[in-house]
Amino acid sequence: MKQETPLANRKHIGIFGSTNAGKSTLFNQIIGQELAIVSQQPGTTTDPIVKGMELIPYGPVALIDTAGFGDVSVLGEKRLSKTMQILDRSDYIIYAVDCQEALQNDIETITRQFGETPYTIVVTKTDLLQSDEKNILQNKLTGAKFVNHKDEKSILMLKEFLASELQKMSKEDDNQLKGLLSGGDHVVMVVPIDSEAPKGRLILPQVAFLRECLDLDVVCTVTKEETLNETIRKLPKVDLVVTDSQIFKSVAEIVPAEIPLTSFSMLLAHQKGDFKTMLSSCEVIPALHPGDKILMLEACTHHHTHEDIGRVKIPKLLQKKIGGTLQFEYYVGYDFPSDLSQYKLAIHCGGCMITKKAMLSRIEKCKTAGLPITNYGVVLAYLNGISDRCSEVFFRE
Ligand SMILES: Nc1nc2c(ncn2[C@@H]2O[C@H](COP(=O)(O)OP(=O)(O)O)[C@@H](O)[C@H]2O)c(=O)[nH]1
Ligand SMILES: [Mg+2]
Repeated sequence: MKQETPLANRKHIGIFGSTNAGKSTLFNQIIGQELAIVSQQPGTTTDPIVKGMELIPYGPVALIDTAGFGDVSVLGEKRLSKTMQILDRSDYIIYAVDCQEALQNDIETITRQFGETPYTIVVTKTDLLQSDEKNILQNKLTGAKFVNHKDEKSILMLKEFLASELQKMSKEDDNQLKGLLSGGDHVVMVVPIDSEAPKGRLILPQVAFLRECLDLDVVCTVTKEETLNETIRKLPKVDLVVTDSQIFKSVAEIVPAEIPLTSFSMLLAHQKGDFKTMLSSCEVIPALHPGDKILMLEACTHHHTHEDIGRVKIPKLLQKKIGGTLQFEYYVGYDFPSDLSQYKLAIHCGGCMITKKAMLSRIEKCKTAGLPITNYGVVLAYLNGISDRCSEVFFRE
């Protein structure tokens, strides 16, 4: 089986624009396949289509085709809200605009909505442009790219341009160990081999961790809890121990206090989100009252151990802590409630299936609404009384 880069580890490029702007045509041409339906009929693309591809020489990306703006059909409003969700997930935006629309409309009022997300305006259907019109557009939309579906070279140049833009964007978030460890350091990874461990393999965060160690020239020793003590004693130096959070307490008793220790979920929280916010949000927990509403956000729909953590473990511990029943409301996938004022606390899953951009925009929405937001790993660490030791390593000078 071909080993694919998970979508969450790919930079997401969203294609936006009015209906009929030529977005699906562009999408198909960039991936080199007829995947999205192209039609003169406005509103043909209903659900966003996501496709992983290699953008050479940059690397793996995910390209998203959207329904677009300005859909006046009955379903329009729903489609528009889906499109806006994609906006939150996009690391980079292609704004496709029909050349005639580009001549007539003020494009900047639209691109302003993209906020800080980097974007490129792509003028489509240039085969329908008069040469003097092209000059006008080049002056009006500086830096815009011009394509048409019969001109393969124009697509190739756009792809090269996208690759160079992504290359320029900070790669810092891509490695969760950057700033914590560097070449020559030695880390010990503790993997529980229990009934929850999948047969014959490691789980995604563990594999990703090993790969990141290799990328940074960090030496990693993998061991079980049972052999941890012996492993640490045998190694000349240990710069960090990383464990599954389920066994954090017993691991913490084995690892000497002078050796930094953290968990995979803390690493993920640190990499994926606004770590300080997630830690400090836990401080509202002692002030919760029975009956309060807690917003539970699960990005993925199919991971059973995660489900157990969000649906059973956290509710149980949280209710025990406050001595009463709380109301937990679950939002799965990219669904997100419009009214946040009814909740006292939001708890997000680790987010291993979504990009940092998607996670940060959700955190931002909560912060704007004054809703404290934390995540599974951080709240579990807090409820188990281990968050201090777990997070120490991130605040070292
Ligand atoms: N002449 C011309 N027509 C195009 C070009 N790109 C797309 N179209 C047509 O524009 C219409 C809408 O295209 P589509 O990709 O479905 O637009 P979307 O609604 O933005 O996804 C279709 O009839 C396409 O064949 C182009 O470069 N030149
Ligand atoms: Mg379309």
